[in-house]
Amino acid sequence: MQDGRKVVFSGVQPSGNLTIGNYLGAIKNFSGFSDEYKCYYCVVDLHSITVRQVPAELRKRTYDTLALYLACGLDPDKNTVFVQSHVPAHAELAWILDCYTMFGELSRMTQFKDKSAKNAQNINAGLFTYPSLMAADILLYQTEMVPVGADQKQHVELARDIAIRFNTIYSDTFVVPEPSIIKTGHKIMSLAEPEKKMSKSDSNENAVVRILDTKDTIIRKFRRAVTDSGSEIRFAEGKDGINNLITIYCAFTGKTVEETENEFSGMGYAEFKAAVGEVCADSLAPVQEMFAKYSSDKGFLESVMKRGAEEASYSARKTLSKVKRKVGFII
Ligand code: ATP
Ligand code: LTN
Repeated sequence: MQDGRKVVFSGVQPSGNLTIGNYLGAIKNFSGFSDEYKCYYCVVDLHSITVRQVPAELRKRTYDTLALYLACGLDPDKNTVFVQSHVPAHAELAWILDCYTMFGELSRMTQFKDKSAKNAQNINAGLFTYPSLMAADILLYQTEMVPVGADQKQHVELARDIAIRFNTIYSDTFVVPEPSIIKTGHKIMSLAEPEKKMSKSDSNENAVVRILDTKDTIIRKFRRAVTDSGSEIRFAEGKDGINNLITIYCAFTGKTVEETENEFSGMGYAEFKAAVGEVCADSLAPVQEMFAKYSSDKGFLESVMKRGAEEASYSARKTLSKVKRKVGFII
């Protein structure tokens, strides 16, 4: 609890240009919490260097990710919006939590297995301990709820296990967090390989639709989306490509699968793909417009991140002092 309100925390890595997966599974849902909860939204730059980044690009994407948060409706007067590396308590608590996280637990994380396979030449220790830094992010603020896409459920569950373990050894220290996963859009799949999650760092540009893609690009990418040899617009087992397009359509329009199937009954894949492209581009247009406004005002973004870091540091330091005292450090 903070100011009598429960706490929400989430983060996005500035590791690429954000996709509609990041938007529908995470960011779009962030602003809905701020009336009821004390909310922290972080650009997790420390996490992003687990994969090699070009420094100038990382810096630019950190500003852009913050601008996108604002463009998606996060009001900095109602939410604490900040950059992870500006609050050193994240890295400090992560080290401590590393000592309460088991090798076996980290070895079972599917993101670690996927990213190790993709970056075989750079399987660094940070990639392995990524989840304990994520646990530090969450536990520092006594977070109750963590809005994320389905792929992050396993990491939030590990954060719960770490919190419970620490609380059991030293008495209650951390609130035990819960993931909050949206029903429609929690796992948007790649347009090129629909059995794989859409990922912003995918090297195949046709696999991903980015929040900032132009309307023409969006329409073209959906037109090329991989589907099966069928023709009916129907959600069915094993039809990953068309199921993904139906999910995207439903997530943008708020319609149910049944309503969508009825709306497109008798029509073919080409017509449906065009409709998904239109709805997606039109829904993103206002976000793009706001992004243009925020991203061109670096001074404003810097003032938001500075104020966010000050607010976040205040709460983070309280938890960190408590933790240090409990483990036996002199503070
Ligand atoms: P990377 O490709 O660098 O691993 P990513 O696209 O997986 O990045 P993250 O920064 O790891 O993105 O994720 C930010 C948020 O977006 C998380 O809450 C994550 O669960 C969510 N998210 C990422 N991809 C998808 C997706 N395809 N569908 C739904 N949610 C997603
Ligand atoms: N691991 C997350 C990003 C992330 C995060 C967090 C999400 C880092 N710290 C804390 C929620 C809460 C990802 O999306 N890959």
